[in-house]
Amino acid sequence: MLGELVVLKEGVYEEIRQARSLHELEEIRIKYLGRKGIFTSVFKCLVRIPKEERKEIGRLANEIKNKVEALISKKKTKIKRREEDFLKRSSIDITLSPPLPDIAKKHPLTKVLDEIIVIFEGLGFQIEEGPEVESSYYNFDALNIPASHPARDMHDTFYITDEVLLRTHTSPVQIRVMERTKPPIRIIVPGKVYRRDADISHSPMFHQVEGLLVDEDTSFAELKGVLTLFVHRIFGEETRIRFRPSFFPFTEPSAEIDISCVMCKGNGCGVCKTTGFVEILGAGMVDPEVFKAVGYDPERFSGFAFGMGVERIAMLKYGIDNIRLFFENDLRFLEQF
Ligand code: 2NL
Repeated sequence: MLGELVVLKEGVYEEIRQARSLHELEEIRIKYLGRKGIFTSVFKCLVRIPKEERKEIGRLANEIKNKVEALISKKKTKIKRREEDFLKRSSIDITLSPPLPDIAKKHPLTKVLDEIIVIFEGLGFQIEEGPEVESSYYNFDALNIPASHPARDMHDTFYITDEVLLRTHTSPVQIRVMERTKPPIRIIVPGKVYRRDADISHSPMFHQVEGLLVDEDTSFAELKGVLTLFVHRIFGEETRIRFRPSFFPFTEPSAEIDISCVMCKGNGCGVCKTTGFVEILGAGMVDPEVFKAVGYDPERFSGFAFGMGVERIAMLKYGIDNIRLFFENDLRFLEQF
């Protein structure tokens, strides 16, 4: 019996030493110390042992049982502490707040359009909008664009029927405003326009801002003042400006406005094709034929008008070399603004 107790002792100590979890430890406790456990049967056997040996064996069995209880309790503390340490050191921090969703940013075209609008609002211009599907009268005839003009060609315009089309500029909105309002008029018209054209600097849909000012003594000098202020605000005070004579059917005289190249500061590069200047605006004094079409007296009123492409301004401002980037909605592009 003594020998068996020694074997039992070595076995249970080893099992406790090998236990790796609280669950394993609990199984060991039940196996040895439980109501139907091994120690219970050992004590039951004691009655069958001769009296002179019983005392010694009983004492030894009790000593081993107490030691097993102590070892299990000690090991339990050790495993608990190790589990806590693991949680503390592990990368899971359950007190951490969840990751925030990506915050949306303004599209670069919206940013540039907002800037343009703020500048002209500051000069007292009102914002006007109108239909993208137009009649050929508002898109062409009222603007003194004759039937033979190349811009009317199927090549440039998306026609829906002979008379209905997608507007190729926002000018029809200005015609509609003039038809229903008497001068003075001071408006800017932002919006989508459509042309049958597609390459790295042209998209079949793009955005335009046009402006119109009509009053009794409006001069070309005022046009120069307004556009010079606009260019300095949007591209910086150091930007140089050049008015170059040009032609539009709806303005006379007409000009195209160039600015010193934003990339090379006017020294000559790929963007300005070594000229040092890039074109950003078209403008002029409203043609008397346009005033006649809306019922204004060209002897009494004069006005100036201008038009610009929002994509073109955004491309120059941010150094973007392909117009398609605005419409692909690639987050790697959009997140940069
Ligand atoms: C350009 C040129 C321009 C206008 C637009 C206009 C409108 C009316 C009467 C007269 Cl109702 N003119 N608009 C005038 C000159 C130039 O745009 O290069 N746009 C991107």
